[in-house]
Amino acid sequence: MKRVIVVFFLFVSSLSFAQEYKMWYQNPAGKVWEKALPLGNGFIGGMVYGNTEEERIDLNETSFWSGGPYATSPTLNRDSLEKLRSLVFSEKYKEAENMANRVLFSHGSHGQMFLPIGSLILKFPGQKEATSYYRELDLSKAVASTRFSVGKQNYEREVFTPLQEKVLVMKLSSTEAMNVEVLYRTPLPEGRVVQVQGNELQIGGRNIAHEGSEGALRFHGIIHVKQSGGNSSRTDSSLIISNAKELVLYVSLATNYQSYQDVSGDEKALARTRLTSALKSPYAELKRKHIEKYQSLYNRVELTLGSDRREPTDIRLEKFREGNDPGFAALYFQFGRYLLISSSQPGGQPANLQGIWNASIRPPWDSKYTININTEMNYWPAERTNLSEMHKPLFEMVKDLTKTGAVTAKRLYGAGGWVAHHNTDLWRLTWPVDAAFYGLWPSGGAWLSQHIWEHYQYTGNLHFLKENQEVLFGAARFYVDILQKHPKYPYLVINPSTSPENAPEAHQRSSLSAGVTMDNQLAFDVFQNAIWASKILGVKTQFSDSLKQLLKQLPPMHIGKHGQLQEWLDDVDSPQDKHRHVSHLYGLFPSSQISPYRHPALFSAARTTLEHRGDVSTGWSMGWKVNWWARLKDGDHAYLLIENQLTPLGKNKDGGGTYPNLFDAHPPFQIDGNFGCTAGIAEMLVQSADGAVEVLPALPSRWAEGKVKGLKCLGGFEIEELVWEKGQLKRLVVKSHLGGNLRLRLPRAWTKGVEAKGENPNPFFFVPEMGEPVVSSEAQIHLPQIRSTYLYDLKTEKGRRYVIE
Ligand code: FUC
Repeated sequence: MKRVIVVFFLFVSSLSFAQEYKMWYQNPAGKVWEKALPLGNGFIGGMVYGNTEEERIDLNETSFWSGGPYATSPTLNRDSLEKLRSLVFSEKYKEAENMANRVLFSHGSHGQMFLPIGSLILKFPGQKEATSYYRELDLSKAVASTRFSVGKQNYEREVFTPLQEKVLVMKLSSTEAMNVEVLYRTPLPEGRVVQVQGNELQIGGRNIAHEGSEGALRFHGIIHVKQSGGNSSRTDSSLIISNAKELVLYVSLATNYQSYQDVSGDEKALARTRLTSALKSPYAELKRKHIEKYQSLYNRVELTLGSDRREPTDIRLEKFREGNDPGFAALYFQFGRYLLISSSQPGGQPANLQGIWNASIRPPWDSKYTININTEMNYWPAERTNLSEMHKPLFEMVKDLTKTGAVTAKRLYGAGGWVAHHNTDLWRLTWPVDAAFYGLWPSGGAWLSQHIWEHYQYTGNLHFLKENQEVLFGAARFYVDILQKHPKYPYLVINPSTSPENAPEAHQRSSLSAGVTMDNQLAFDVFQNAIWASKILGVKTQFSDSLKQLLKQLPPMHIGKHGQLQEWLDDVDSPQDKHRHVSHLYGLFPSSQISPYRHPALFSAARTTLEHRGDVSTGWSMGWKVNWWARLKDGDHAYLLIENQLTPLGKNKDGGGTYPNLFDAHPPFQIDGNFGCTAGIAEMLVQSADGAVEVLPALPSRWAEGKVKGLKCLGGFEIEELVWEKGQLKRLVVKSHLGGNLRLRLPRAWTKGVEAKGENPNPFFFVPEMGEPVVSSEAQIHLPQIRSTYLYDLKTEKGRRYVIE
């Protein structure tokens, strides 16, 4: 009996219904970067280790990359292009790939690397034997703190990167006087302490040359120490503080990067300006303003998913698959939003493969922008989770790419418009890199251009659409110019191309192909968006008319002999293929071409494809799968993927997982998985697709109770409140920011609702006509069993809220 009572007590005490949005640990990160806690304000990134005797904060600056402005893109002569196309059309795929490698991939740079600045090191002699250790990252404030005791002395450190300033700030306090040495350590061959003067350590250096691109960037940093009490002295490379009661450290970093073409900035002056600005406010005010600005973004969305385990985050991660901790998914969701706020701020660079956090001078895949999935995935949470402003750095990059990509379009394809292939970087590279197998995919720009359209659809911002129209029209123009008549099928197709990074056995294991499904889906969206943009802006009518004609000649989707959605025009998919990229499901998510209500056969084929591919894979692939299962309206399967992803790395056979600091593991760390899963959780609760706002489309049984506020939908609708109990919709409040018809798809009848009829008249919800799929005579299609839903129309007025109970 006694034992039962003890067990019961433990269980009750570790579970709480008031959700806690803190990541916390009882041990320092030690030497493990993936245990350190990330901070950032879009300009400066910091990884805080929380070590007691030698504290370390790894630093990054958003524009500090290898190389310099690129001179030119390679050229491809017309004959070579035609030869490549004819090899692909005559099914000599391997030969085409070999040729492409010869003629296209011998040039220098395959993209530059995002570089580290180095580490701020604080040495505290004698602080080894710490007790009562605790460190946390408070996601509701964007502040990291560490507390511990040594003997009778208590220490406390607090670090944040103020969103209103471009620096990193750290406060150290203690019950008695502190001794500390402040140093800088860096893996950069040309990084060093430049000067130690007064209360400042000045650091600086150069970036590195890479693959033939000369290093053209310099950085400068100032570590400024404000000290209360005690003394200070200096060595050649460090500041030594003794007997201080309290310390505040400021780290300011800058480079000479101005734009992808211009490196004429003055990094020293800029680092000083940034520091001076931060020093104007006392610490408490700096912190207060930071929290205020941060919460104006973060607090827009609240998510509660039942109970929460009051245990350290690494332990919760270990135990997550045991169940009983639904709140952990809510923490992970808010961490995803936190990461986007921290790594992508207007004026800075977009979040790269590692966001804004990299400590290696040879980071995996250069920590650059892989635009055949990863960069787009980074931005899936932006509109949905009410962080629209965080999308801006991506738009700025895309604008640059229309310029560099116009040169590449001309030189490689003799085409107008603009193109980007599967990678880009700080210098806005657009040509194919790595090898033909990966790089010869001319649709990276087309995919990125969807983000412009998405932003418009969520915000209704006409001015933005006007400003960015060339992104859309240029992407369409490029496709118009490169479409080719397929000799075997009656369609216009893109050749040469690939279905990103996958290759069927029947095609000599070459990825090169013509008319791959993903390209067809992208071309469909690109043309359709250009047609709509032309109508909305009243421009380019003739061009738009020609797109309408071309649209009909694109290949429709094909359902193959295994009942699968075909990845290629030939029916060559293998049900055993477990490849992490499932590019042809772009049509299911992020695009909305495949709907259970309009195209049940395609919907069923998409499901079959996903079943073939299996669940566990690389981190980002699992993140994508959460979104797909949500779109397939299967909440329990989506939840299974969340469980797979939120598994400590090493425990999923042949797959990724999650590190103790909740960074996603491809492995190695790639931030896309964090963002993908964050968007997926939103998609499980609310979807705007297929002409309506669908509420609770994929609620898993594990989330029987919960509430969410602040998710955004197309047409400027905001879910101000969504509450469910025992798996049933209880209360829904929608705010209309733009007015217009709100078509709601609800999981239960709403007696006061007006039944929806015909197409949704709200233009933000227009669903394009798609061609019927071509179905293999061998295919067995099992039409999907999905639960009944109820469709209602509500005429809304701008600024008003509507309650459904
Ligand atoms: C793509 C993926 C890899 C990795 C890399 C950064 O090439 O196929 O899995 O995510 O990007």
